Amino acid sequence: MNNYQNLFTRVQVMGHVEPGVDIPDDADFERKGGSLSYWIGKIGNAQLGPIYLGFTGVTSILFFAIGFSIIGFNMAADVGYSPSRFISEFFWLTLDPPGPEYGLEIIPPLREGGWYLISGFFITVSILLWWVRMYRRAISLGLGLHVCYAFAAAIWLYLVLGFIRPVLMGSWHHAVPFGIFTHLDWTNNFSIEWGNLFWNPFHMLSIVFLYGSVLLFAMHGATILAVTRYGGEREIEQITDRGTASERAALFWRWTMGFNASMESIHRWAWWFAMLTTLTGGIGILITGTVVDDWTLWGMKHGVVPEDLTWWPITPDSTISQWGVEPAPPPVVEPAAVEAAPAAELPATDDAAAPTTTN
Ligand code: 07D
Ligand code: 07D
Repeated sequence: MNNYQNLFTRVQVMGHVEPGVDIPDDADFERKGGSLSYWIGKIGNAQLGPIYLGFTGVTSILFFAIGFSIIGFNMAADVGYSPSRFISEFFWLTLDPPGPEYGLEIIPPLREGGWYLISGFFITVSILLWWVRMYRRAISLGLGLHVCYAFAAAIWLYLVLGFIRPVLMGSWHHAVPFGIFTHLDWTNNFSIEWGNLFWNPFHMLSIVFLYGSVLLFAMHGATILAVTRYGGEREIEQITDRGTASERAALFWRWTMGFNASMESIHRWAWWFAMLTTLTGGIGILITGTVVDDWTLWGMKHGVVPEDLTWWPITPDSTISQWGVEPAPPPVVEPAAVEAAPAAELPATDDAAAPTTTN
């Protein structure tokens, strides 16, 4: 039976709700709900639930709800509890960390950072509990811990940003504010305050892996979709047979770029790239302000950023087009400067009298 099926033409099996495999150490009542939806089936599996309820999952959701509500109530208070202002100003609303004067105080005045710390505590505990939930579900289903490790890599960056680095810097006020636009502002200010994050090699690495993840995701997603006509997304029997989806997918890349990942290794590529985005990112943020105070000066010291700013236009001269116009004339050397230099110290070129430039 050769049907053309892909993500959008999938046959939806509408049987009874399937609870999933039995797990000896889990009581049945911990799995709740379960229904079928045609429209959900359009973007994934048509069955919603049953969802596993367990201590860590329920507590995590509870903690998140508390932390999130604290943010919401503080924002609401800032707009005088006006629903219309809350909505229209939502992107600018914020719950900020304590000011520098409070250092690492555990509970500063509530409206001056106290609520921030309380809510940060609840949200952080919630994230950690969710990690434990993933860990325990993976173990009970007999899976590897790859998802947990990937999530842990993201949590690493999150903890560096909001906890580890502020503690090392001796003040909560280095933490990220809870607000849509204010956290962007923080990100921008961080870069400015510490001398331009672009010169932080770990920021560079993080970008490499972020862009690399995008590329790998696009390549892999596109490849599998391209072979769904041969059943490539169905994984089992097509993997090893000659001339089938997998082989064509692999040949496509071998013929295009000489190398093909294997069905297994492509997922390792994706996993490592995603993990390394936040692992390297976290290192970059951790050492900013603690080990390195100014990335531009650091770059100068280590030959990344030229010390002589006339080497290249860090701020481009808007009067000169970047695209192939004649090069800028050599800087004019004041006659006084040439006369002042003893002849013996001039460079030994054919025309020793020619003014030297740094270009
Ligand atoms: C698509 C999975 C779903 C997740 C979503 C995010 C919240 C926050 C909180 C109102 C891809 C849910 C959002 C729960 C609500 C309040 C107080 C993931 C997907 C849809 N950022 N950031 C966003 C967070 C940092 C930066 C958007 C979180 C760093 C830039 C969203 C964290 C720096 C831009 C958001 C965090 C930074 C964003 C969309 C934590 C450096 C954008 C996120 C916990 C890394 C983009 C207006 C998204 C934007 C954006 C959330 C940390 C920079 C609000 C939860 C401090 C430059 N960030 N961010 O889709 O549109 O992620 O901002 O660390 O341009 Mg951010
Ligand atoms: C934030 C991991 C934590 C998230 C967790 C999720 C919830 C929500 C959800 C209910 C994202 C918890 C979830 C609580 C529950 C629901 C739905 C991952 C996070 C645990 N940068 N930059 C990066 C680029 C500049 C700056 C990384 C590009 C400027 C700062 C990435 C450019 C300045 C920081 C990156 C650029 C600047 C970063 C983030 C270009 C600003 C960081 C990786 C083209 C003017 C972060 C080392 C990531 C970092 C970071 C990309 C420019 C500042 C690679 C492409 C120069 C302060 N930047 N950046 O995956 O790690 O984040 O830096 O200009 O902190 Mg940058």
